[in-house]
Amino acid sequence: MPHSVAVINGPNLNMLGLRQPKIYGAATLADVEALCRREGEALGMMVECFQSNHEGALVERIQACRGTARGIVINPGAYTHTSIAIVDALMAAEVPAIEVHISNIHRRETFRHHSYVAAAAAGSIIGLGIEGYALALRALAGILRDQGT
Ligand code: CA2
Repeated sequence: MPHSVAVINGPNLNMLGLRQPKIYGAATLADVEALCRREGEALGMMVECFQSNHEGALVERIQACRGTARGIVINPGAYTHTSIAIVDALMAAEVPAIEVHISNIHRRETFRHHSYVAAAAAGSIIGLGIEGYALALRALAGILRDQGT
């Protein structure tokens, strides 16, 4: 299998498990990344994890997926609700992307209800906790299988 799948986490997700456990649960980012690697292994996909608090760094990581990654699982954090740059990068990457949110953004403040990123995603998994990353990887595996890639 020549190419891996990128799991990309945006701002403040490095704080998982350290604060706000009622909203985001007790798992840390390291736990999330371990879960993704485990799920990837079960699906026969190599997973490469990346987290940044910087929009430009996220854009560059997404750009780097073009021609090198089979797909992307992304939780853009608060950039979900603001970043057209991330949308443009995902579209330019030309690989399937699945958007993940740990919390149910539709049950929270109204400013979290709209996702720009959804327009660039094959699908979105919202509000199912960190298990959403595993579900996203499974969905991606299905898309790649259907594409024959
Ligand atoms: O539910 C999600 O996964 C979010 O993408 C998480 C973002 C939030 O801005 C989105 O609206 C929904 C925030 C991640 C911040 O995570 C923290 C974890 C612990 C302590 C503080 C922040």
